[in-house]
Amino acid sequence: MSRYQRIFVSDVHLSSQRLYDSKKAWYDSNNHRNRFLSFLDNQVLVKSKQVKDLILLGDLFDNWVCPADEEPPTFNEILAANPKELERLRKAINLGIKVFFVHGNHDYTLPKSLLEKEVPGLKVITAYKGAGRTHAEHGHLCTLFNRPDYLNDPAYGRPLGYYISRLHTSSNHAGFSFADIVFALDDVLEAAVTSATMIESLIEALAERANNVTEIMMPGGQIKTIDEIKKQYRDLPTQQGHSLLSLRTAIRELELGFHADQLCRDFGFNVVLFGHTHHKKIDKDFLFVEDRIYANTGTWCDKNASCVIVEKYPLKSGISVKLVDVDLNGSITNTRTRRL
Ligand SMILES: [Mn+2]
Repeated sequence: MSRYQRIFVSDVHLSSQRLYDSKKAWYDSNNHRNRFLSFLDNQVLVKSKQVKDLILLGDLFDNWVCPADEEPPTFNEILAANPKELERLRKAINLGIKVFFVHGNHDYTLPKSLLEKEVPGLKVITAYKGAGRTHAEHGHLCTLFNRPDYLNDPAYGRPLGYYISRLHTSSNHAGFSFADIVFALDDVLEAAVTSATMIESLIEALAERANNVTEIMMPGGQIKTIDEIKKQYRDLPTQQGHSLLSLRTAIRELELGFHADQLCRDFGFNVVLFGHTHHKKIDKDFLFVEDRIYANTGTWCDKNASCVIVEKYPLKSGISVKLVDVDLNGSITNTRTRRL
């Protein structure tokens, strides 16, 4: 039987032992780990005869989520803290599954050579193309706050979202909630008068929520003050051609479907997959582009986990896109399918 499945997984957010121990990592080393490993065992490795590709669609690793007063984890520390996850990936390759890795914003600085050494045979790619006219990428490149920003940070390309993550991890708001950040933005946007003061007020509001931190410890132990960050990014909206009004829309990064439509229109794709938002989604939309499917892979570091499975048989034209929910035992509980 030929291999007909491509399995897309994103936003696992593997971290270091130090952050697992302090419970500051988004991926918890108990429930989330058991679920992820069981899923890889039972749905990927055991069924390897039907799996063609396993695509890690960004934010598999995370060196952003870390309290402001701690040095963020290095990728060597992160790789060392997740031997079982890496072992499953090596097994998949040994069973003949092609494993692809796409960078996300939380791991955009992970050196290709480091990962390819750790998982021999794994391929680092910028976007996945295949299964007819399918296109998959992490999705942060479409966003204002999380795409690499070499204009305001020529040396490292850190976007403002990096500092938002650092401050959010220092706040008392337990656990991870994307919506939490968006609500904070909403308040600031209501009060902001110009788009420049908006960025300053946003950083101010987040620093306040993070127990009034005044500085952030950067890799290598260097210190960066909140005032420096405000100055550094204050022109971000105008650089991107945003008025205060359009900024309100752009900030809602919870929905990437519009960008999926645009990719279909501009490049002729008919299936577009993103991760990044942590909000699983699948729809088949006729509004802008006829016969296009957009799906979001969701996340593995939250109460609910999900992935997307694209099925296409060689020499046949039909494609099935399945949004799959996974329970704490790594079993599939629910599947929503759209077909082309
Ligand atoms: Mn992301």
